[in-house]
Amino acid sequence: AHSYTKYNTWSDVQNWINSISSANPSLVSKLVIGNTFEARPMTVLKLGKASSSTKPAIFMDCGIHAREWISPAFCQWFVKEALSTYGSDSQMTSLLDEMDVFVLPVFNIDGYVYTHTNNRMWRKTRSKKSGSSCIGADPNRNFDAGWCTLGASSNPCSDTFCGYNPESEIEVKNVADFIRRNKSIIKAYLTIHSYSQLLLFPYSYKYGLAADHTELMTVAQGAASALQSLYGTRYTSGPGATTIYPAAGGSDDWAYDLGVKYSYTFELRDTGRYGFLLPESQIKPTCEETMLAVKHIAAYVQKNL
Ligand code: 0X9
Ligand code: ZN
Ligand code: ZN
Repeated sequence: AHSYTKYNTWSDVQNWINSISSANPSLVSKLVIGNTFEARPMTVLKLGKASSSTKPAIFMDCGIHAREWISPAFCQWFVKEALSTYGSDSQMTSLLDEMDVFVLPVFNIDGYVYTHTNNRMWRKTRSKKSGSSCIGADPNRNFDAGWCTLGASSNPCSDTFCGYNPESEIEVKNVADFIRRNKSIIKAYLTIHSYSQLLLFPYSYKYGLAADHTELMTVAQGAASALQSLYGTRYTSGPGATTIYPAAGGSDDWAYDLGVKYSYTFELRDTGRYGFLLPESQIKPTCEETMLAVKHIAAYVQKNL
């Protein structure tokens, strides 16, 4: 059964997607943006009050990497919090009145299933190609942003395999197509990973600073201090290349170069004690503190529309 304080299986997440959307018809709609390699539907939850005019939007995905289980847990938490605080929390009410938030709860569904059934430490997709016995590519090396030039591998057996070409992974193509189609309304792109407690922004495919570096840094530091205010968890903010490592083909750099200015990668708890195996007892505090950071970014974006 589904629980916000457990790591849910894909089947529980799917049931949850259906029940939360049918229980909140005035604030939630479901959009299938395509299927995964193994034919599972990629469903985006669109959160927001219906409006007669076109609304600006924020896109957030979780679970690009299969083993980073705290990430899908956060997307589920975010949806719950957004729906349960709409009408009482003034910021959430105003956000969902003025903007839509597109949430993809699990990006790499096939990989996520595989971490529950076969190998807890799987990272990549589960795509197969004739001629190679190795499976999958790293979805966060498969976007068309300096593709496979730096910090990525062309070896199909590597955990950071960039794929056979940009968007070779159907999950990446589905998300990139959705963002391209909605490019005129998407004002922010947030992608949730773990672990390391970092708030990263472009660039990672090169060392050069983003045109909006100063603003991106200021917003990130504001988000990190909001996050820290709850339980004292410390985050480091900065451009990917120098804050974590140079790595091309990431979704954040791709969205930024497409024109989505507020493009951030979160690396949630912890700093390595448990790493990807973050205990379920930390789901609630991690999600609560991360909400403050996401809401800080959302408020800034909304104020600067
Ligand atoms: O390497 C990654 O894809 C991310 N770290 S993780 O441990 N979750 O795998 C960092 C991504 C930072 N952004 C880019 N490299 N574009
Ligand atoms: Zn990751
Ligand atoms: Zn704030």
